Order: sequence, then C-alpha cells, then structure tokens
Amino acid sequence: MEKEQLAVYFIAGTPNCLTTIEETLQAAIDGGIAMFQFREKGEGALTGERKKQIALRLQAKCKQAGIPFIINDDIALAIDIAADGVHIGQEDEPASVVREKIKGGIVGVSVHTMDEFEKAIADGADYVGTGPIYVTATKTDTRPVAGTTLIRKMKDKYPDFPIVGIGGITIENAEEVMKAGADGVSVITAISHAKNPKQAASQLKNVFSRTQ
Ligand code: TZP
Ligand code: MG
Repeated sequence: MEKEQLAVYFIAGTPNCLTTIEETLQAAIDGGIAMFQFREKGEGALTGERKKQIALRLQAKCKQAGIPFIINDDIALAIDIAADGVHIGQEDEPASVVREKIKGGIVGVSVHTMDEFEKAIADGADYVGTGPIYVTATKTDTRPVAGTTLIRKMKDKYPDFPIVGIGGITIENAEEVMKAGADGVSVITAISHAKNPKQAASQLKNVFSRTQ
C-alpha cells in the first residue's frame, strides 16, 4: 500500500451513521477520503448475511472511487468478499496468522506501545493505527488517552513505516497529529456525525495537504 492512502482514513459501521452508511460513505468519498474501513460494532450492529450485503455495497463504492476497502476484525468476511484488507487489534488473531490468510492484501494493526509496534512490523503489518490520541466517546474499551508522544517515537525509529493516528481526532486537532509525524488520521465521528460529512472529509484532507 501507499502511505498517501492513510491521509484521511474514514472508519464506520451502521451504528455510527446519522443517515445510511452508504450515503455517509459516498459523502466522505466525495470529500476526498483515501481509505475506508467497515467496522460494524456496538449496539445495533449487523451480523451474518445482512452485514455481508452492506459490506458488498460499500465495497462497490470504494472500488468505483479507487480507494481501499478494509474490514475490521472479520477476517472470514474479508476473504469471502475479497476485501482489499483487514484491520485487527491486539485482542484479535495474531497479526502473523492474519498476514498468512490475507496474502497480498493490506493488514493494519492497532498498537499502543513501542513493543506492539515492532511486533506488528515483524509480523508483516502494512500499517499501524495508534491511539486513542484524544478522548473519544466512540470506543469505550480503549487504552488511556495517549497524545502524540508515541507517534513521534515510532517515527523517530521507523520513519518510513506507515502510521495513522486514531481516537478523538477532529478538524481542529488533526494538524497536531500530522505534525507529530503521522501519515494520516483515522476518524469515525469527525465525518460520520458531521453536519456535512463531505465538507468534513475535505477539511481533513486540507489539513493533511498543508502539513506536508
Ligand atoms: N480505536 C481507538 S479509538 C477508536 C478506535 C476504533 C474510536 C475512534 O472514533 P472517533 O469517533 O474518531 O474518536
Ligand atoms: Mg478488533
């Protein structure tokens, strides 16, 4: 994958969206997101065939826009529908095992320490996400708020490895994350709950452009 694909990395599942997830994703695409992760979690989350049917429709949108379509956690679904990749956390299957299963696809891993970061690299991750950088209401079982210190440390040691920040990132604080060395920001609420999701995506893209 290209690092540029992390610039504005939108994540959403149906429970995160104020309108339909398809409308929200389309607006985010129109605003200029570079990658999308389908993260169907939390109250009201779809499962089974209904989840798969939505995934297929979102995948088609991403294909049309030429951006990677990543699935959170659900390796079986990702393989079933030939998604562009998966994103896993520390509690999921080991990254080395997932790497084998996903073959040439993108594997992203959530990391919270330098040790987890180096393990993810050794296991064959293509990028890592780290956070929560700021306070977030979206995920309740997070680690403590980390700020941007770890991003700086990771970039000092591995300047070329793709890193994206996550958690509580907004149009207002995205610049700080980019300046710490992140290759991009991943957001749920900043786009999915925006009055105008297209404009929110476009503003995040502008923050990225002006910090390069
Ligand atoms: N992992 C760490 S924080 C978080 C995830 C999935 C939630 C990010 O959501 P938001 O709404 O952008 O803070
Ligand atoms: Mg997970």
